[in-house]
Amino acid sequence: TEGKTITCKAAIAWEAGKPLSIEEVEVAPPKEGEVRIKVLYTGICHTDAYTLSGNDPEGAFPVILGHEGGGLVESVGKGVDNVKVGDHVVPLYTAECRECKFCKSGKTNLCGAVRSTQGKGVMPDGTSRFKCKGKDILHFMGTSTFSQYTVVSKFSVVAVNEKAPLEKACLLGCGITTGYGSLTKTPGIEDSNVAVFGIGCVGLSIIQGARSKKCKRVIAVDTNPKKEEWAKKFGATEFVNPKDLPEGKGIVEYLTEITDGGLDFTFDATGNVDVMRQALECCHKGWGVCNVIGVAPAGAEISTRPFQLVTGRTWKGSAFGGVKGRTELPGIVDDYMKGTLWVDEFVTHQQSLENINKGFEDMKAGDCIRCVVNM
Ligand code: NAD
Ligand code: AHE
Ligand code: ZN
Repeated sequence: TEGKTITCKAAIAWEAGKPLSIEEVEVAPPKEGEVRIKVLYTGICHTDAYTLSGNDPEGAFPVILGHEGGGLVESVGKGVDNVKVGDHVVPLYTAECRECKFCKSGKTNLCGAVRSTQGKGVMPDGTSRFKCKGKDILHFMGTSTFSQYTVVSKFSVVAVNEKAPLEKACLLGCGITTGYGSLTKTPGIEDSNVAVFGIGCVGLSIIQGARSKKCKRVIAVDTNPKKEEWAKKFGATEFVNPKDLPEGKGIVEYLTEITDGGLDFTFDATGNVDVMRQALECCHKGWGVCNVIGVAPAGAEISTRPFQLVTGRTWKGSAFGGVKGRTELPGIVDDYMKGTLWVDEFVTHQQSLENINKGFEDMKAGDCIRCVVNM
């Protein structure tokens, strides 16, 4: 069922560092193996702001950003059998083809099928489905949810329970799943002591995962004192503000002391490379594992004394919480529907597409967890 070109509104990033501009765009019909989605809602994630700032080595312009969306399948190209017209869907920036070396390895959620073209801002055939003022506009993260209609690869979309309200469930397209998955998919996490650095959407979702896995101590670390209440509400057993420690006492020393030698698992959800180092170094000697989730600025590098690794600490990282989107996201949506995963609480701000730039401002305010844009 191939359709016609649709003209609709989208927020276009013409160049780095400038506000988005709302324009009429032409969205071509899906080609073979592609799906056109009517986007109803999208969250704004820090990664969108990161790419817009010009700091993303993969950033290219003009582009339609956005990767935390929810919508309906409008039409499908040939050879699409995993979703059908009318399905409620979440676009996946971490695709899942089930056929590539990565997918078949059983060791990772990263998929090789569309990642290289995705990184260049085009569809798998090397072209764009978006046009504005006669110019091709690039795709972003294989999703481009800041458009009322978008086209994605069939590997980059999953149908979810129709009862899930998409104005909330869109957040499962990135922030919530990233945090929740990164904790719940960690082997041996049950009954352990955990520290979470950075209590935003991602950090709070890690904390929720720790609650559901019955971790013993869940220590939330944030330099913003307003985050204490949030962290405790979601299940943190303790909150530490590194700025409040006694003169001369660093966060690593403090956490190591209060946990009798360090944490079993730590998570960086700040994107700050100094914090990533702290999160590694407060891991317990012999077995502690630090999972890096935050996205650091272009050119930033992590460092530590190799002795930290020699003495049995592990530095690792994950994307999209290690979650295989097509296989596992529907189950996470069901956790939401059952009430074991909180999602509604994350929506602290809402904006219309016309005001999407205000949503970027909201995000930078210390009292925002997520702003959802009604498309
Ligand atoms: P957020 O800005 O809402 O939360 C970050 C928190 O870190 C804030 O509460 C801030 O006060 C705190 N913080 C900043 N500096 C700190 C410090 N020195 N010590 C302790 N806390 C500090 O962001 P978010 O939406 O939760 O995202 C967190 C990070 O994860 C971002 O870098 C984002 O780009 C990244 N991210 C990665 C993935 C992935 O798949 N790997 C997915 C989504 C987001
Ligand atoms: N493009 C950047 C890296 C950005 C990045 O790390 N993205 C995360 C998702 S952040 C979601 O908010 C990710 O999924 N990474 C794995 C991947 O395959 O992109 C750069 O440095 O080039
Ligand atoms: Zn994101």
